[in-house]
Amino acid sequence: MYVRQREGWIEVITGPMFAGKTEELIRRVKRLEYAKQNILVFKPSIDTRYGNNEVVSHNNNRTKSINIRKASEIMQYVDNDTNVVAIDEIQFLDEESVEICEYLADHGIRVIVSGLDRNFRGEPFSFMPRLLAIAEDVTKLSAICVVCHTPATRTQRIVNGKPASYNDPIILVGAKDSYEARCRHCHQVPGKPATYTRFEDHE
Ligand code: TTP
Ligand code: MG
Repeated sequence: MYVRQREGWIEVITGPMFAGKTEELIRRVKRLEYAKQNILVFKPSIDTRYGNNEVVSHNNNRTKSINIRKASEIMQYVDNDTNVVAIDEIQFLDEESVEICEYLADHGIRVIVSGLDRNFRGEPFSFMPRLLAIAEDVTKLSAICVVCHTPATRTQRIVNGKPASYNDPIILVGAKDSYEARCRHCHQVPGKPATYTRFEDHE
């Protein structure tokens, strides 16, 4: 692959649902389009919320995209003219995404990705911690807690009107029908094991 000197890095846009991650990704892509950059936008085919071949934000901004099932498919589209690779909802791809982002950035491509930092349990979402660690730039967006209206950093899953339990599967595609943005204090995960008990009172 052709190597451009001193270009190429990784930008990650992260945070909970309803934070405007997709909107921010589209904003960055549109600015680069005005500058006549060669941009490829990808999204995992798992999320069919807004149809195929488009990334769409809550405020209905949109940009053309290529659906992929595996991160390695990206390499079929990248060529010497590619300046920018953008990926929305990267948390749904496989872990090889991390190596691919690193490889592209090493070879002079500006990589812009957005993805959830946590799952509904409040735990790190699959390989996102690795991606956040290797990125040159991280934008951590917050939403607004639907309960107390402070900044929300977590995603609450709601099933049949109640907080989803810890053992629910990680993947459940949805939007307002099954999810809310909540802060640390209002986020509820019934059945979540305590992770740290050292300073708790024991009878
Ligand atoms: P996002 O694009 O993160 O959600 P969003 O569009 O509301 O946020 P933004 O405005 O910031 O772009 O999409 C998250 C997807 O992930 C959605 O389909 C629900 C799914 N999801 C899971 O499958 N498991 C989980 O644990 C969580 C929290 C979300
Ligand atoms: Mg989104």
